[in-house]
Amino acid sequence: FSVPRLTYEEKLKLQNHPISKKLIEIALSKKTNLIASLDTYKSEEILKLADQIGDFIVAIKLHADIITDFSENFVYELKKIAAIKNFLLFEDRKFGDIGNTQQMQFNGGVYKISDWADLVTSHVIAGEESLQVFGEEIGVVTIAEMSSKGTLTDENYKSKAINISSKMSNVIGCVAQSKLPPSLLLFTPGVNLTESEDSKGQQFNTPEKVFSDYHTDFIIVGRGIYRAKNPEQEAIRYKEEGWKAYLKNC
Ligand code: 5FU
Repeated sequence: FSVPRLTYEEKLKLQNHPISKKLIEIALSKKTNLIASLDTYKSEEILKLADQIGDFIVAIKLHADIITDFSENFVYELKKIAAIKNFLLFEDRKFGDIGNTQQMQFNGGVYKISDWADLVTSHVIAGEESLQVFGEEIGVVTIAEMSSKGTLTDENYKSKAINISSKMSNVIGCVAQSKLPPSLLLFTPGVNLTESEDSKGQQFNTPEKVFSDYHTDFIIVGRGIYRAKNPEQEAIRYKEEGWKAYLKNC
């Protein structure tokens, strides 16, 4: 997409969904485009990290099914921190089934994702009707393109996923590793300032690269923050690098 890079203020005007508006408003007020992916096993550790880094992020991304002691109390405590520190909760469930099953996975089970998540990820593999089941309140982020080596999300898949995403009123953006049409927000994982890959197929880029080459809106950082000796200090570093890269490239 040969579109000019828009500022967050310009992007805000294009948003119709309350969650995409909220994300951009938080970005502007806290001067951050950082989403921290807290992929750790213990709920206590997630709460501690959320408290330490909450001032520097727009959202915390979780994989609820990684957490060994997931509970209603954990959700209650995390929501409290999110309200105080003004960030959103993003469940990276990557739904990938028929609508009826996705609806049950979204509302039921142990995690009751619809009770607490502001955003969820979903594949588009099952077609557009499978996305309708999430309703209009949650912000759906589709997986248009993955960051890992050898992913099957080629140009053809990606363009079909983007087309569907553009049509759906509950889809606020996509996970991808390339430019999107300006009406969709771009979320880019695989961001790390010191590593270029892991040993399991992940490929990393710097914040500068994803802002200059992909015009991303939000960087998603996992191990770069939660594995650091000092996660707070690293969250500040990623926040500053992300904001600097945004200002330089808009
Ligand atoms: F859709 C995707 C993708 O294409 N790549 C990803 O890495 C999602 N992710 C997630 O972002 C992944 O499941 C992790 O939760 C996070 C990246 O973590 P990392 O530790 O920074 O590699």
